Amino acid sequence: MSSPEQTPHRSGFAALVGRPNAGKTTLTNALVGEKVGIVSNRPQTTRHAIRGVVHRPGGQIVLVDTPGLHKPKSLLGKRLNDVVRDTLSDVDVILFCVPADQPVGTGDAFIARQLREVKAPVVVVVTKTDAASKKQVAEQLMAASQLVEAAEVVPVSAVNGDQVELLEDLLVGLLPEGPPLYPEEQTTDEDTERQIAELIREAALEKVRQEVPYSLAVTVEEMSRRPDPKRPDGELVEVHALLHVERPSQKPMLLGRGGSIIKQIGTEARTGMETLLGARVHLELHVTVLGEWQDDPKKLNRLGY
Ligand SMILES: Nc1nc2c(ncn2[C@@H]2O[C@H](COP(=O)(O)OP(=O)(O)OP(=O)(O)O)[C@@H](O)[C@H]2O)c(=O)[nH]1
Ligand SMILES: [Mg+2]
Repeated sequence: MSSPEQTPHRSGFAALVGRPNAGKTTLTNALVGEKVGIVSNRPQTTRHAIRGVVHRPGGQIVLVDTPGLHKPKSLLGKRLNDVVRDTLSDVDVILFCVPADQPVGTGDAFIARQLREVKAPVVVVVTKTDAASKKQVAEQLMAASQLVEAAEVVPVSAVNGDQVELLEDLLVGLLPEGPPLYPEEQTTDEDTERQIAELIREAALEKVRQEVPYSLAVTVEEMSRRPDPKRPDGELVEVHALLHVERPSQKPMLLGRGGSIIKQIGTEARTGMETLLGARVHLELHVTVLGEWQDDPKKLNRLGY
């Protein structure tokens, strides 16, 4: 075994791709050891490329979590796929995530075809192994390795941490030699306002049904900090955010009877924000209709997509 001093330092970019709900963001968070992106059991939770930095003694992996690659049904869907394609062309390694608890399907084959055009080595990651039997995992490893020419095939569970460190070692080995790209203390370059908007969207996603998750976008309209009147050295952050839906009929679904749902969303999101900001948060949420924004280029721009 050589000591870390003798081994050259490695650094570079590793993109996570896979169909919606494959577990990309959960794995990103597990690798970084911190929550950098929001997670839900609704497809298309991630809507932009999110960087998360993994610091290791011998190397630094800059993960780029991407939206689930899918057959687009809206202009938003097309833009999300474009985000993935732009990312793929510019990274050192690709992690192709295939869930262990779902059969390999046309969605995975579609992604595999895109990966054939990419030069970077592909690591096939069979995710969610805790949710599948040993037999299922073994079969999935076989099926997934037939999808692309893989540099490695690794089963992991982001939820119980199984094989996560092994995956890190393996990724570092596939990166080029180079100095760290981010300072030691930095784990993401997401800006605070966007993280806050995402925490609100995360809290809302699991509370609404049917098409509402797809129709929901969140923007932070105002954010200000002042000394906390209740704590001598503390700060109080005031946030005013808008939850945009596409149709008037979706508004009551988000508000709930007597405002009960939006209240729950606010309470949950606020807890996450207080952890993120290390300050007390006063959160004001409003629901507004931004007609059919998913197919309107100007509205998509306004929402940051
Ligand atoms: N049991 C189990 N569930 C997992 C694991 N990883 C992710 N999940 C669940 O799978 C669902 C989707 O996870 P995400 O990480 O949001 O999936 P994603 O691939 O980022 O999804 P998109 O952003 O929509 O493309 C969530 O309900 C997670 O809790 C895992 O290792 N084990
Ligand atoms: Mg995601």
